[in-house]
Parts: sequence; C-alpha cells; structure tokens
Amino acid sequence: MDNKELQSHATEIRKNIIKMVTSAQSGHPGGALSGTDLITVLYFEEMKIGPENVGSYDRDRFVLSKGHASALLYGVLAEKGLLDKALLPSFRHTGSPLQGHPNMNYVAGVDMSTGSLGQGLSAAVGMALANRLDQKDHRVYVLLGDGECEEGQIWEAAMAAAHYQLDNLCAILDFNGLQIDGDITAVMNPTPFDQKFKAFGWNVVEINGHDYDEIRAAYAQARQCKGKPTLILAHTIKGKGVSFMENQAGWHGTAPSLEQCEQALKELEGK
Ligand SMILES: Cc1ncc(C[n+]2csc(CCOP(=O)(O)OP(=O)(O)O)c2C)c(N)n1
Ligand SMILES: [Mg+2]
Repeated sequence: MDNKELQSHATEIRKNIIKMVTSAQSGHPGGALSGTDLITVLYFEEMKIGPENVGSYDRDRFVLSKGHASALLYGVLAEKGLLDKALLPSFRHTGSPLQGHPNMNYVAGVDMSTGSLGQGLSAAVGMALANRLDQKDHRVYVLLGDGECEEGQIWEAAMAAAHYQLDNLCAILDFNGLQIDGDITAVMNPTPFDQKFKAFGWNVVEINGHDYDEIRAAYAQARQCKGKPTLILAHTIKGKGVSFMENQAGWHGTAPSLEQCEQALKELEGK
C-alpha cells in the first residue's frame, strides 16, 4: 500500500477518534492520536488479519496494552472492516460493546481486555509462548505507553520475553513523552528505553512513529530478527494531527466541545 493510502486511512481513523470521544463526552484523544500511524501501518500492511480470518486461531494478534486508547483500536477495526462503523457513535455509552476500555468478550477483533496499565505485555508474552508451543507461526504485537512503562510488571514481562527468546513478539512503544499528569520524566522517569530494553535482551529499533517508511521498515526488521523479541521505540506526538491537542497533557483524557470537534475535523481534512 502506498503512503498516500495509509495517510488516508489514518486520517479517517483520527476523525473517528475525535467523533467518538466527542459523542461520549469522555475518553482519551491524546494517546489515541499519537499511536494512529503506527497502528494503521500494522493493520493495513503488517498483520495478517482481515474479515476472512478474524475468527481464526492462526491469525496475528494485537494487544492494546494502553487500553485507554480504545478509540484507536475501535477506529482501526472499523476502518479495516472488522467492526461495524455504525457502532462507533455508541462509544462509551451504557450497553454498548465499545466500552472505554476494550473488552474481548464484547468485540470480535479485540484480542485482550485491557485498561489496567502494565498488564498487556505479559498477556502478549503468554500468547507468543503458546503460539510457539502449538508450533504456529503467527505473530503477536503489543502497543505500550511510555508512562505505562513506569509499571513494574512491564519489566518482568520484558525479562520473560527475552528469556524465552520470543522473536514472534513485537512491542511498539508510543514514546510521546507525556502521561496523565504531564512529562513522564517528571512523574517517574522510565528512560532511557533503548538502553533498558537492550539490557533486558531485546532487539531495539528506534523510529519516528509518524513516518510510514520508517514504521514499515521497523516491522520488517522485527520480523527478520531471530532469537530476540523486538521493541519498536517510536517517537510520537501526543494529540498528533490536531494543532490545539498536540503535546498537551491536558488532552490526555478530555473530550472536545462541539466547536473544538468541528475545528479538529476541519484540520484533519486539511481545510
Ligand atoms: C494500573 C493503572 N494505573 C493508573 C491508570 C490511570 N491511567 C490511565 S492512562 C494513564 C497514563 C498513561 O500514560 P501513557 O502510558 O504515556 O499513555 P499515552 O500517553 O500513550 O496516552 C494513567 C495513569 C490505569 N489505567 N491503570
Ligand atoms: Mg505517553
């Protein structure tokens, strides 16, 4: 797929993120927008997943460890044709399958229920191990937040993944520099990520998380790396694509007003 097509899917997903959070008047736009380009390339180029195999055991898996970015997951599943777009306006409403934190029992294509930060990498390690025991060759991908890496469980899972040489596991770290209360280095500094993951025995690839060529190359490198799990350390901008949300911790978990929603959609449409 060429970069223009990827860009057009990413724009659709970003618009749907804004619409969902506005319709619910709650949710997490900042971290959903920062991860959009990474996850667009993942679903549209890298993962073997589509309407034909979504129910199959043998397909690639994705764990949204930073489960608060659920609007991104629902957005990409809908864009890929795995989720009915008509459901998106019910995001975070009572009775909707599209809860604020993704529930694998409600939505086909949600591969792990997440939201309590720190747990998704452990789940992905389990999936990757099971996969090997079953002699299957599908791959497991997991999106981590940088603030999330302040959780100790992340590092236990990182240790286990390298110990078991899980080269079928690829973690993507959405390195936007901010968590709920501001700068990650001020809250509880989890950096330097590259040195830490390397010391834990991982293959580390550092990229610009909004550059499609770099994202594509990083997924290919991860696939080719043998004997180690891969971390894609992706530098991103929280709130990417909406000028007044970019790099603002205040937009971590705030819903736009109707006027702000309109302005954001105009910007995303390039008007
Ligand atoms: C165990 C746990 N503690 C606290 C929270 C509340 N919480 C939700 S999002 C968030 C910050 C996450 O920051 P980061 O991982 O950097 O996410 P991103 O910037 O990608 O949105 C926190 C503390 C939670 N969901 N789970
Ligand atoms: Mg962050």
